[in-house]
Amino acid sequence: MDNTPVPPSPAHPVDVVVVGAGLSGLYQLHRLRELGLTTLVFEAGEDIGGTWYWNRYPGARCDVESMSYSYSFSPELDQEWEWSERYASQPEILRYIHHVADRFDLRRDVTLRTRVTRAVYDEAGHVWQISTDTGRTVTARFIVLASGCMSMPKDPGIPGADSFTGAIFHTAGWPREDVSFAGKRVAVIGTGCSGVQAIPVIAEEAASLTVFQRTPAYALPAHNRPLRGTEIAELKARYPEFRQAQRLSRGGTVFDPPTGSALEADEAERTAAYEAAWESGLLSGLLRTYTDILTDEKANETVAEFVRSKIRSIVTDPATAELLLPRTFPFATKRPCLDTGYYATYNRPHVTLVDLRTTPIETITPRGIRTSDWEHGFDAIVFATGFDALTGSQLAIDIVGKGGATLRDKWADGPQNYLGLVSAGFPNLFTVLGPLSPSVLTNIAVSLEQQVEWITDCIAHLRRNGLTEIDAVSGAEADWGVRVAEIAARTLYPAAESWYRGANVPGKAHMFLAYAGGLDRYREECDAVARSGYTGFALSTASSS
Ligand code: N01
Repeated sequence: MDNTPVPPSPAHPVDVVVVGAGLSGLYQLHRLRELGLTTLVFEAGEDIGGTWYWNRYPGARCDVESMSYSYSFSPELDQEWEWSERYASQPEILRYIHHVADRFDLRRDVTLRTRVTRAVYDEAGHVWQISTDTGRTVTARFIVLASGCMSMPKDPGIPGADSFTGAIFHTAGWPREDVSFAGKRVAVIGTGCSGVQAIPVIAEEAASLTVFQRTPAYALPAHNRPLRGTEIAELKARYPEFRQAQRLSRGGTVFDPPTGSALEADEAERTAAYEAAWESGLLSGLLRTYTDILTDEKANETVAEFVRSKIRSIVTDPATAELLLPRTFPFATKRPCLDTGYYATYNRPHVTLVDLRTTPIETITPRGIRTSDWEHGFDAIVFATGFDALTGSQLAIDIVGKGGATLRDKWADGPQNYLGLVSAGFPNLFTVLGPLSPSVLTNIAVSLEQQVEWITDCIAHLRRNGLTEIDAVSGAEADWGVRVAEIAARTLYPAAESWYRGANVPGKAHMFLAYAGGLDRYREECDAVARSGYTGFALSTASSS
């Protein structure tokens, strides 16, 4: 199938350019089509799928239950798609995305293998001039950056990688062809969610596996399993109500909120609650037990110690168990990991843990990895070292707004925008799942729909009223930044040196990058702004229109 759309030219502009053909970009395309707008989606990858295209490392799997982590916009789609497992694997999610693209005929407006490199705003015409790495240029009234919140792999910054004579992989850019570790000596660097998911699966195949850990994670068991026909049927029967409850929920998943403090419960009661949460296999199970886990250090420590006790009970070698205990940040102030067999993997005789806090990596050598005390020989090295989260994919594009200002300069001390959607001085440019929105703190399948729908309604409003430009007002933007920071300050999130705060990327400004007030409150705020005629935004019409 030739999926290359007729090339638009400056003489034949499109209404909207969407950057990225992952879950957000594809839904944005679908919605804009319903408005009758010409929309072009540019996708850097060789195929659609976004996160689920790139992150095809062994063990990659969603940490939100599959029947919740899916689009809700089509009741027919909800009924016809059948998930096979409680937590869908990367291949199954990619199949789902392909199914959606085919079912809604989305591919014909997606241009693959094309990275948007530059976008310059034309202040007189209220349009963007967009350039790509294939030499295409397009003029569009609007841009939607659906380029992903975790899509720019972080440079691990370890010297010598070029000299390594074995194979090197990054979990976030895994090859499409099969990779075999059979008979190989494999290193994994990094123990965040990607490493935690990959390590047990790589250990199944590799001759030996050495894990290089700098900071231990809190990893919770997924208790993944095939979905039963009866539970699928039961949820499908009430999918409309379930979807509505998701939309109105705090984090995009449905549960009864806790009512009591962890510190008011006695130890037996608390332990029973934590045991039940551990057995629930839910990423947020422990957070749902009491109201103050994320706001009170002492309450948080009761959960942290519970997880540590689990690690001690699973890992048979006490010295290894001790190294795996997370102690340097409160529970859930970095995203916890959902795993299958992570801690038990360290009981296998061919798996070794290297503690980088006592023996840091000095360099990668032609034969392997040299730490301060030893040169370890490997056939393959896997970087599971994370992302330049939330801002990386946007700042990778050279975005030039009003007065020749660049987004990179404006965001040098941290991102600034209004409602997490539009940055003042960069009109008609919307972001989905970007900084200062609920994004990574929620089930993104629900968050992205909320933002895409808001953006679509906003564009429809502008067109209905003959308006050609929407920009954030600086004062409203500044207030939003203060509010996002204040909400984060009421939580324990700032206590961790996490990617939520930009702390994992050298030179990146440290500030809490997400709106922690809940998707429900965020939705209300966004809806109120729209209802009021877009308070906090300046709307105008180009004189040439
Ligand atoms: O990345 P991370 P990730 N030398 O940044 C270490 C989502 N996700 O790809 O903490 C040695 O969390 C680093 O150590 P430290 C999810 O939101 C979801 O694992 O900086 N080590 C850390 O251990 C998640 O939170 C799923 O001290 C180095 C690790 O690498 C987010 O993506 C699955 C290093 C990076 O962990 C990111 O997860 C996977 C160096 N130079 C991911 N540089 C789902 O289940 C970094 N590290 C949906």
